[in-house]
Amino acid sequence: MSNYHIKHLEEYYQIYRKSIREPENFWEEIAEEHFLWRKKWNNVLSWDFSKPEIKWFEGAELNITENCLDRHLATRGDKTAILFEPNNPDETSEHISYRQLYERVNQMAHVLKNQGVKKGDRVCIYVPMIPELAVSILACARIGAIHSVVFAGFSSKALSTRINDSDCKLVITADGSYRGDKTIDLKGIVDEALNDCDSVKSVLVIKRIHSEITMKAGRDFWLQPLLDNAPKDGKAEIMKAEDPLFILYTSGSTGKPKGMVHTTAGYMVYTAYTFKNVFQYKENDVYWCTADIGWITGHSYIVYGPLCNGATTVMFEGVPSYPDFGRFWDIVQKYKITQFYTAPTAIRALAKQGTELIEQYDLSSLKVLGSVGEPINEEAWHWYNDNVGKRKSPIIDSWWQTETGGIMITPLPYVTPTKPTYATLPFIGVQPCIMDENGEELKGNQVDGRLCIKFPWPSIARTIWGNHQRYKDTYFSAYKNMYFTGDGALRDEVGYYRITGRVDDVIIVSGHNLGTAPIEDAINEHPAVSESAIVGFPHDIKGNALYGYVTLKESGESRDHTNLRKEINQIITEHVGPIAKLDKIQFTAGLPKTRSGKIMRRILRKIAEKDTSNLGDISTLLNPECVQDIIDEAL
Ligand code: 6R9
Repeated sequence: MSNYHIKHLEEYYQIYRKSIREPENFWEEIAEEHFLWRKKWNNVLSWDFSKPEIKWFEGAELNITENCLDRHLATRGDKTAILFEPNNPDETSEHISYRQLYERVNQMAHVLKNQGVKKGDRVCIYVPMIPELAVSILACARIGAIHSVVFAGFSSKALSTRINDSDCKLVITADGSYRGDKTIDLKGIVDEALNDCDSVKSVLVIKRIHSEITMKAGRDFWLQPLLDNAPKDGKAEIMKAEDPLFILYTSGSTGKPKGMVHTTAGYMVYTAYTFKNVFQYKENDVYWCTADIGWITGHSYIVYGPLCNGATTVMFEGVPSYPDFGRFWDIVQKYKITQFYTAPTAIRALAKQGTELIEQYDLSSLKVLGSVGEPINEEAWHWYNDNVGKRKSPIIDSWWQTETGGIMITPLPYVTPTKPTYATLPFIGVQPCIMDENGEELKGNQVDGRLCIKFPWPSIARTIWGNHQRYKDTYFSAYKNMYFTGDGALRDEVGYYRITGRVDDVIIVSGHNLGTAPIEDAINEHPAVSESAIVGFPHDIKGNALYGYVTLKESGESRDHTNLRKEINQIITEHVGPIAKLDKIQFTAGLPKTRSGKIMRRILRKIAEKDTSNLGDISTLLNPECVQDIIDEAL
């Protein structure tokens, strides 16, 4: 029996029940039938959330790239694996077949080996959305090196922090990148970052924008000549099921980013199986996910999930607004895209343009629309449904996280009836529950609380790089024997889940998770600043924008506020990146604090949202008198 492709709701419930009743048998069957193993497992699952320790398919041996590449060569060698659409629509697109991708990955793997990269070494990939990004990822996986992709829009400080946290030996980057009508000096950013990184022995540089850059002798090498000399064939390193595949950093509620570690076999099985079902992927479909590979969405649903299924996956280098706001629709029409997976922030930005542009394009190839990254508001949902899907393509509002590796709560298209703003039902094998603040599970329907997961799924992150205690504290300590997601959720009268947003100090701006702490740390470095607190407030396009409350030192009080605001945003750009710039900065004499000295962001959030009617009991604050001043001077 093959449970690999679910076709109707009854079948979903049937398979779901089986996956919960007999999780090991269920996943074993999926793993057995649909993947290439060098050696089978001795044990499907062992787990203990109190340690926490989770192992899937222990004893198995494999290489994920043999599943993404080698096994397709006989049947799909000439099929397009990656369809690259450049930033500039006048530049020719690239159709990379499975065979060509296989060859390019092998060449890159040889280059990495020649640079001394070995199994288990960490390689930092700071590359824009060009084919070499996917090739680099797969080449690392091929030789058993652990890739750590850093989004090529992050600042040099954010980059060096990530390189140092996992002691990367080598960095792959490009001379620069295109972004609409702008270029970004990536190599310059890398050079600056590497002033602080002793672990990096070499830098491989891809030529993309042909800009003038400096190459440090003995450290920096142009990649292309090295590739040209490398063989197109090569053996994949045999990996153990639980060997780390990659590290990907995500923001937390303290300043330091968390290097989430994903391992090989479970991640492969889960991303491939979810891809097949959540997008109802069929041979000859052309699938497009607009995310950047620098985020988990790109790792799982541009690279690994699609390639494991032998799919054609589109990589788009540019932005939705270049050369105009019709670009996405132009691409859909040009490649006859069948599945389109994007983020609410992009939908809102496109909706703002009206429907004039979109009506000029033929979108009739679309069968499935996806949304990910943050809660999708009702208005955006309807715009997407009416204008992009023409009410014919179901919207897959998929909830998941960097930590979960793959999609966790989602409708299955043409299977689950959708409901605006609801991620609906758990994916096969996923056991969500809703907890109250006292640690009690809220059973039954029509309940509202905090979202946890009771049982391991194959692609759960196994640890935080170098800090297992933090992994335990962050995800497994709030509720006994549960994985805590950090999100609030409700379950409606039919058992559908709706994600209501973060309950911790993470704010999602344009789909990017931003921890308040690193931004506050950056602001506090300004010599005139004494203290600061960041909250989110609703924004039409970005979902949330950032509002900063800043108290000044005496020396800062006489300073010009307009200049100070500029300087503060400049520091944030340098330390975190331009995505974390503040939309509003209010200078205030004090910040409301609890008696234990914690800033009460809850109150500041209400003020930023202009909802001051019910601030709750503020009498227990250390300094309740500052609240009225902040309200009076709110922006
Ligand atoms: C895949 C990804 C994870 C956080 C997550 C939640 C929010 C993601 C969502 C959603 C509501 C959805 N989130 N998808 N909220 N509905 N469909 O985005 O991973 O970058 O780690 O963000 O994003 O708050 O906890 P990541």
